[in-house]
Formats: sequence, C-alpha cells, structure tokens
Amino acid sequence: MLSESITKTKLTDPLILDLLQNIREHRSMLENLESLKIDPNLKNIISNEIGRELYIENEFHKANGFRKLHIEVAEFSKNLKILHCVFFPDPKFDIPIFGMDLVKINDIVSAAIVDLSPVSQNQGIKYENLLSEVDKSSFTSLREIPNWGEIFSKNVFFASLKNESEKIAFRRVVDQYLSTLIKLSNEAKPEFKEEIIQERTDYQKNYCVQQMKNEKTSMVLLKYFDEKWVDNYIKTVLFDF
Ligand code: BLA
Repeated sequence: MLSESITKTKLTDPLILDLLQNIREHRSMLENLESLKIDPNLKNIISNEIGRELYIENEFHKANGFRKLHIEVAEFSKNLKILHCVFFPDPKFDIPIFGMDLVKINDIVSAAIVDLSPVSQNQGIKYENLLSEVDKSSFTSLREIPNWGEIFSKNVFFASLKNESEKIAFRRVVDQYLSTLIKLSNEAKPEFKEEIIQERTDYQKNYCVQQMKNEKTSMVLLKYFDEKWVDNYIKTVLFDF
C-alpha cells in the first residue's frame, strides 16, 4: 500500500520524493498504523487553471502513541513546492511533536526546517543530547527562527539549502530526528495522571496556535482559496486540536 502511494504522487522533485520515502519508512515502523478518514474534498486538491495550477496531496494516519500523522505534498503554480509533515503524539504518551517543512521556490530550497518539539516543560531534556549530537556543521545558510517559533526545541534546525551536498545533509538530519522519534515512541508507556496528560494537551494546542501565526502559510493558500476555506484548512487539516 505504501509503495503504491509513492507512485501515485504526481510530484517528481527528487529531494521531496526522497524525504517523503524516508518519512514513510519511519512511519511504517510504528505499531498499529492505520489510515484516518478525512473529508475527501480535503485529501487531494487539484486545479489545472492556467497560471494557478494547484496540486495538494494529504496522507493521514494514526498509530500507537500518535493521534495524527500528517504528510502533505503540494505544488503551487508549478514553481512553489512544499513538503509539510507533522506527527502529533497522543497526549497520553511522552513523545514530542515531529515537525518538518520544506519550501522550494523554483530550484531554490529557501526553507528547510525540522524539529522534535517538546510537549511538556521537562520533556526536551530527555532527548536533547540525542539531537545535539546530530551533525549540522556543513550548512552555510542557517536561518533565524521567527518569533512565533518559541514552540520549537533548542535543537530545531532551520536553513536554506544551497547545493546538493546540503540537500543530502538535510536528508540525513531528518532521518536522525525521525530515528530519535521512533526510539522515544518505542519506549513510551501510557500515562494515567490527568494533570500530565493535560499539560501535554495544552502544549500541543499552543504548538498549533503558534504555527497559525506563520503568515507565510496562509498567504500562499489565500492566493488559491477564499478566507473561509483557508481558515478551515488550517484549523482542521494542518493544525487541528
Ligand atoms: C516558511 N512556509 C514558509 C514559507 C512558505 C510556507 C511559502 C516561506 C519560505 C521561506 O521563508 O523561505 C508555506 N508551508 C507553507 C504552506 C504549507 C506549509 C503553504 O507547510 C502547507 C500547506 N511550517 C509548517 C511546519 C513548520 C513550519 C510544520 O507548516 C515547522 C515544523 C515552519 N515555515 C516554517 C518556518 C518558516 C516557514 C519556520 C519561516 C518563516 C519565517 O521566516 O518567517
């Protein structure tokens, strides 16, 4: 089933396909992986209007330890390509939020970001050393996290990718962050203390609230859809809670 969906993807950008395959491989290691039903109108969104071509493909799953595993590939007007992925944990489990975004404009990867973002005050400490050991020394264009990005961990990686070797290096960073996520999720046991579950729930809500402050996401979507549609898409598909 998974390989079938790889060939189904219309996008042919090699870096996006490569990252997509890697994310799917890690996802397939999760226990009790199941597809989630969503509104079919929001799953694949295609328009061939000249100059405003649009292609969005969404995958939604859940698994043990995760309430929603979301991958989106998108192409806008043939020149803006996006790979967006957020794995939201089930708040009963001590698992961070995996988030990544790759924004490619023509042939330039202007934004490549990946993080395991904490969902409790002390959670970050548990995996901080695993992430800080990941080699990020070869990148030449690190970028500054915007103000709304206080939700990210100390080890959030954010850069523009300048050449082939930086693309390969980013692929490796994503792979290592995903391996850490899978390791943490394998070790996680369900929690029964209400106040701990509540703290994780509040952190996830705040993650979504802060992500919604990124005007660059809505600005793109507003070129193709009206405000009501964009608002619904952001609140139900991208950053629901
Ligand atoms: C930036 N996101 C951007 C940019 C665009 C989008 C066009 C500007 C590129 C740049 O600054 O170089 C657009 N991203 C989208 C759209 C979708 C998308 C339309 O995912 C989906 C439909 N964004 C996320 C997630 C993260 C994220 C999960 O959706 C991180 C885990 C981060 N995107 C992120 C950040 C920036 C960005 C940090 C830079 C914002 C800035 O510098 O102001």
